Amino acid sequence: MEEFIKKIKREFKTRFQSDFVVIKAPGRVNLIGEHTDYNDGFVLPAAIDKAIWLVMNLNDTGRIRLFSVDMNEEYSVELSPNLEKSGMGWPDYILGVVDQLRKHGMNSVGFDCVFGGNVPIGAGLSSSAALEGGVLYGLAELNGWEISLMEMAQIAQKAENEFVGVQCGIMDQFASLNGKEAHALKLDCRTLEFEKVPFRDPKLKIVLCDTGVRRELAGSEYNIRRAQCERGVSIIQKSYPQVRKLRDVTMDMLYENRSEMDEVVFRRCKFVIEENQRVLDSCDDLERDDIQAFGQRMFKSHDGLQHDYEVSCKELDILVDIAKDVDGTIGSRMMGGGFGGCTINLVRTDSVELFADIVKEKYRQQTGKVASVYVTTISEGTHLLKHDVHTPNGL
Ligand code: GAF
Repeated sequence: MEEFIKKIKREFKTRFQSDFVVIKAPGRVNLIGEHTDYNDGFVLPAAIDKAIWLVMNLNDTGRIRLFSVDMNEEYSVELSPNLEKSGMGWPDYILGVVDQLRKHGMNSVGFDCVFGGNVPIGAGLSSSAALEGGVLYGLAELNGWEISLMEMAQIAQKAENEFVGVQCGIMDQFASLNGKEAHALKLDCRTLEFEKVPFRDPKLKIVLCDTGVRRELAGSEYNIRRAQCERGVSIIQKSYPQVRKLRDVTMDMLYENRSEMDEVVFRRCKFVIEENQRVLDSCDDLERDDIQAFGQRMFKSHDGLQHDYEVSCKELDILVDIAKDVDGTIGSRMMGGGFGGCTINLVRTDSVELFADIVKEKYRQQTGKVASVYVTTISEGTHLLKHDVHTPNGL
């Protein structure tokens, strides 16, 4: 990536002729715990070695000037009190962050940002969360603001909720910002407390299989799932007023209220309660070094996402089915919001090559499409790479 980072820096110098900071903001995987974050539950994500690099500086033009190297698109807008959506997609993640920072009392002057990277867009690896977190980190650095990584994650999540309009939970922004090399992060999405869970076994690899499917529908279906969970909670609250989110609901409570809710809401709630428990059980598996049990829970997670939560798609199911039959696969499931993007697979290191060959070949035969396979490692969260500008805090 060294050459690519140089290219981004050159692009910045050519466009803006100033010094800069460079921020590295990674994508993320989620080992287990899907659609639990906005239900106040647990998740087990990790930052990965695919990232976005952002080259940034403040300017005195009163404008936000942006350039995406990967899209070869630029966007420039005056820093007016009411920022509006760009109509172009990607700039909204950045404008949303600026808008949200203001609401938190942090007003930046104009700034320039050139960015690019190797997190596949729309593949469920959180390229948008990386972009949000990276811009926030860069602006905090350049303006001398002291914001903790967790506060940054909360601000970035709100940017996405309020400006972009996706009611996402906090997992992606949290994982991209807080990631720790060789560790998964067990996050309690209610208290925002987290534990580092060691995840480094040389005999095991995390392999991502990308369906190549990208569905716009993901945003609206996502918000529908969230509303269905809330519907379930509001029904259960009638008999259990102490319940705030699905996190507080037991299977007994759910079955007791089954006749009060429609079948779809019931299945959505059932999945979330089971998935939340799977995260806790999976962490116990890891502590006991029982990776086989962990893998079985991944398969079960997929099964629930496919049949009860209904956020999978034909291509994701095919990839999981293919993976299941490869000797050396420990576990496999769809990852992230769903409806396309990647599966996450735990594969024995000595089987990875064979795994990749079989997946690509069988996927092509069964779908006529090409799957990309990425072997990934767990890496540090968002951080500063180079600092050669003078900032108000004198760093
Ligand atoms: C998307 C969201 F952004 C996350 O907050 C999370 O809900 C995930 O889908 C599903 O687990 O990535």
